[in-house]
Amino acid sequence: MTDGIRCMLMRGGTSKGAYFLADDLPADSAERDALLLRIMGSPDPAQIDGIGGGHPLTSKVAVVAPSADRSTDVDYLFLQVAVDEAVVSDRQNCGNLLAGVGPFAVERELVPPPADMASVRIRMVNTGSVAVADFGAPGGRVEYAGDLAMNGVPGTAAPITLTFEGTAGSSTGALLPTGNPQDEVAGVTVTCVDNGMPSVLLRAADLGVAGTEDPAELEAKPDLAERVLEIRLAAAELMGLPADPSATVPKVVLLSPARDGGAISTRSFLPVRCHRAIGVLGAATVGAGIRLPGTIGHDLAALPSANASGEDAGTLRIEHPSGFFDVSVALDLTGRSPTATASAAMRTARKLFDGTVFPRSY
Ligand code: NQM
Repeated sequence: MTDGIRCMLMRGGTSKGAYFLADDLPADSAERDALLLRIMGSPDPAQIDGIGGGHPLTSKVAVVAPSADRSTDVDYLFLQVAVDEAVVSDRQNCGNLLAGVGPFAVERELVPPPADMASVRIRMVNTGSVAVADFGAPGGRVEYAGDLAMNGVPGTAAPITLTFEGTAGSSTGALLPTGNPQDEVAGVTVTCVDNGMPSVLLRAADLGVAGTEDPAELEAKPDLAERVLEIRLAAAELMGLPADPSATVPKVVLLSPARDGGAISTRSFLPVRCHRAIGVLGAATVGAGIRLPGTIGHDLAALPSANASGEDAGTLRIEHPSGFFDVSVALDLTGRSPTATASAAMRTARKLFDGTVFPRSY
């Protein structure tokens, strides 16, 4: 491995990560994770000796392979490489890095060259959910330049439409993992919900903050960090997830009324650093959560009436620290337990660098 490993650096949505072909990494997961820590430069807050960016949103890895499942084109395994701990986690999906997976599959010829529009079916190995990425690739070459502006990313780029199937209960088995629209956790009322990203929704006001602060301001409050951890660990148990302080899920999401014409305002934790925007599946999960009657978010949200319940998949605008994220979520409320049938969002991605990465040797 000292000769270097083929790697593409891409921005996927509002995140950035290293994309690898599975065949270019060790098959053994412990060996692979040890190598990824050396490649990204962890553990070190600055990741100075690696290619990670010193923040959870820029310390991400996508491992892509031809799909082992005949109904999908490629398999995408997401790995979160912790910045200041020697931990690599496969316990969550990442919809932002997902935005780069279709383009990467075309670049690495894992799918036949598209004539004009590419449509890549992606199995998200972390949870078994499926995403379809549609994007322009005229003459078989991925089109990165385009007109779509995305809050949290300067400039514009070509749109990538992501459509999700089977995200409800991705890691927990049910859209409402506890079976309840509200639970009492560590002395506060929350909604536990999982439409691709297991999340704990609660009122920002219940933790003594407005919910519109800058991420840095929220991160600077030690009491808040302690409460977020307590809530995360207690909710994890209720949701059937390991109550592990180093686990990246469930995410804790503080909700407050929308300020800029959206449905709801959010501040989500990654789980310790506060997100500069919101994740894709994070937004799909908040969108599902606020539309379900009886949840914490339902009462706080400004929902267009067609969106308040039922199956309408209209767009919901989720406000976040750098602007807003539009997501559509289709729910089925007719069965004994509610479920989400499909979710969709638009993202952009960009190839930043393609070459060989040299991991540190120790
Ligand atoms: O929710 C960060 C991100 C994410 C996750 C995180 C994501 C998603 O913004 O789909 O994309 O929540 O850890 O990259």
